[in-house]
Amino acid sequence: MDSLVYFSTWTSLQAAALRIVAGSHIWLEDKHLAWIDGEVFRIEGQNAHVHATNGKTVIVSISDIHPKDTEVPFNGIDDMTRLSYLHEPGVLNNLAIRYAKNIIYTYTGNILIAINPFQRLPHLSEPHTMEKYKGATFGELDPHVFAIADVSYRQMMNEGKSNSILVSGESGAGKTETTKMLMRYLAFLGGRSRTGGRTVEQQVLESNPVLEAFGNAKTVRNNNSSRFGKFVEIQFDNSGKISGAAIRTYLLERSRVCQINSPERNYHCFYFLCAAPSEDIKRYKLADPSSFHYLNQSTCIKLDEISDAKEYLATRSAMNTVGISEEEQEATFRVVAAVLHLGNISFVKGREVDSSLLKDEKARFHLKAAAELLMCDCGNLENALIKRKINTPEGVITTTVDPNSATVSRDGLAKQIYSQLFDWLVNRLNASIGQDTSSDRLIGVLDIYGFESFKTNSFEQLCINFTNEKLQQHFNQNVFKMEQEEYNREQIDWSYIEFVDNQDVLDLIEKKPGGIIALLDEACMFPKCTHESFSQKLYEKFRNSKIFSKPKLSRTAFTIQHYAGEVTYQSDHFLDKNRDYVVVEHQELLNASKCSFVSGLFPSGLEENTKASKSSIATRFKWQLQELMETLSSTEPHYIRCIKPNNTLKPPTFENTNVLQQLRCSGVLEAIRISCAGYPTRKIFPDFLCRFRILAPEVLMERNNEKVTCQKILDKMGLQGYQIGRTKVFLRAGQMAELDARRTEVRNKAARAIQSRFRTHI
Ligand code: AOV
Ligand code: MG
Repeated sequence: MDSLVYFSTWTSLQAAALRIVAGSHIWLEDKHLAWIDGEVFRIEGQNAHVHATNGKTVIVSISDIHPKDTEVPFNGIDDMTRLSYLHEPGVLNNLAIRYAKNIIYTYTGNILIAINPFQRLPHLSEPHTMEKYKGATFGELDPHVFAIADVSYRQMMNEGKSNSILVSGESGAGKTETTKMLMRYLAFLGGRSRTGGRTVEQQVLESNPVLEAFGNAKTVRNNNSSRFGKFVEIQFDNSGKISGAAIRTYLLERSRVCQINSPERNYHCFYFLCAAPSEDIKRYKLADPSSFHYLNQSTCIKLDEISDAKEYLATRSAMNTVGISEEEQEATFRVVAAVLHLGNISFVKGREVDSSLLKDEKARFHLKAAAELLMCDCGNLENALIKRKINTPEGVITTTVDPNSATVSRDGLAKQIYSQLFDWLVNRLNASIGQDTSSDRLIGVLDIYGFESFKTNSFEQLCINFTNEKLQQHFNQNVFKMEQEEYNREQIDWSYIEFVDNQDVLDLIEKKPGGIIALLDEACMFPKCTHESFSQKLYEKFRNSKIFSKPKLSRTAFTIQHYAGEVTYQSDHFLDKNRDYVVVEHQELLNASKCSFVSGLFPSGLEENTKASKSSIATRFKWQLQELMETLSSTEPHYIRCIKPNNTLKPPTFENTNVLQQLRCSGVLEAIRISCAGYPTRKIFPDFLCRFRILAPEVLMERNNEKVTCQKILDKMGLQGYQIGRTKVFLRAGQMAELDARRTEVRNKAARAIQSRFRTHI
């Protein structure tokens, strides 16, 4: 996953034609910082002797260095496509200069790059900032998420076309905060003046804290990590006012309900509830969070910056605003409490083989508490956990299970209850906010997990990276289209641009039949199939694939060559994680609950439904993605790429290598590569003249228009292959360096002339 190698394939184009002279300012590779700058003081054949800014003198091959722009303004350049040298060190340096000055937003054409400031920057989100961006021409003001939202809104209103804003980035990069700013700005534009009661836009905004309470958790990467993907479609009426909203969520991480590692936490709502006012605590039979197994597996219980007690009240208040009734809130938290009690029901071996009993009185207490809260029969709950019904040709027989299986069954039940509760909340939010089905003016905001590559990658990472492959394809096609549009606008030829398609990776994963998901579903249908036999099947099937491989020493792992790099997946839990069936005993138990809320979470027929459609988690996810892509392709897309500048989660540090990796995964480098394939340098005529008139002062005397003057300077320099558009000069790779080298020579010559004149005077 070496980003430098990746870049060299296309920057070699530039290097081949590069002219470097003594006095040239350049970038050279550095093991620690990725790139450092320096000045060439001698050229010897193909090598340059450089004084680097780290104090060292180095000799490097000219083909390994990049020219440095010495005229970057104090605050950097707000659109990367206007960099004189569009290459990796140039991009990185520009972002670093800006970040050091708390300028966190930068464009790359129409894409907004947002670097997490890890501190509140009030000037960026104050109401008067929103006022400023309202209706402003894109590009006139500093880059900002509000500018992206404003363009989307205006396009929607003026052209009647739906828009979407796709926010991506790795965990902790700032997607959710960015999404909230977008939603706040859209609510500002499309809000109604308040006439008492709740407004739709308030409900839309307040849906965020509700979803975060139940779907976010502290992880090692982010103290408020969203453990689900989210697409919010905001609907507007003809006058541009918000008239409804639809929230779709993707793949809530279920395993977190039962299993967490230090120093992470479970979902926020569990801790909020344990810090509720005492009457609630009593009603839900709660105690300190550290007394619950689902919470005390981690040493982290409390977060410094969050008051769980306050958040409990804030969540309740947000639930009020979105229109979740008092009774529904009561039931919701009752179910959350029941999940905690479930986790404390532990088992020991029973007298008979493969049987189990409740471990002790404490376990019995929690069993009773869970049953009471779920309003189901205590004995039936116990049986649902320690017994199993099996269909045989002779009829249904009941067997007992060992403590291990009883624990698995308990955790399965807890996960199922929690995910049903989360789905219920999302449906409830949608029903409460209301849908404007007649609206054809929509703005969709996507806040979804970025590309993931950890030490150990499992089923979740495959789904997440599959999502990113899909979005990448959509992104590339659009960047390509935007590039073509720019060339059309400037009326220049563009026939030769190519881009790398990732259809082969998508086929590998989703093709039916024969793709990884299809093979996984097949494996899940055969009880005898193991992760080993599943992996063997993959190895056989994709033996000749260029993008799939088997790691040498493993019998169960497989590697996929994704657009953002290689990822090795461990298939150990793939089968379990993909199976999504409700255990009949659990379904019957909860369907019979005296609480209509609980029985509603487990409607009868749930089990048959899932069986009938044979839907697995991966297949359902694939369908959801397909639907998302269909929605997105009917909209005008805008992209925001969030970047995490360091892993300390604190403001000042900007880690070059880390940022580069993210720029690559987010497709920003690919977008730049597409630009570079044609004309990596674009300069508007006045800027070009300002920089290069020194090369042909006589041409300026002719008083032609700017376009002709630019043309004459380029002709005088003997350059070929460049194009002159309506407002810009488009230079081929290496041509900017050539012009700069000539400029350095002219200046050196002038300096020498002045020096010799000075000497003759003394
Ligand atoms: P994520 O959504 O991209 O991660 P968040 O939006 O939750 O990341 O951001 C992580 C943290 O960074 C926030 O809790 C803030 O402390 C800080 N932060 C992010 N953006 C800003 C901003 N614009 N201004 C100030 N602070 C910010 V994840 O959901 O884990 O993939 O799942
Ligand atoms: Mg998030």
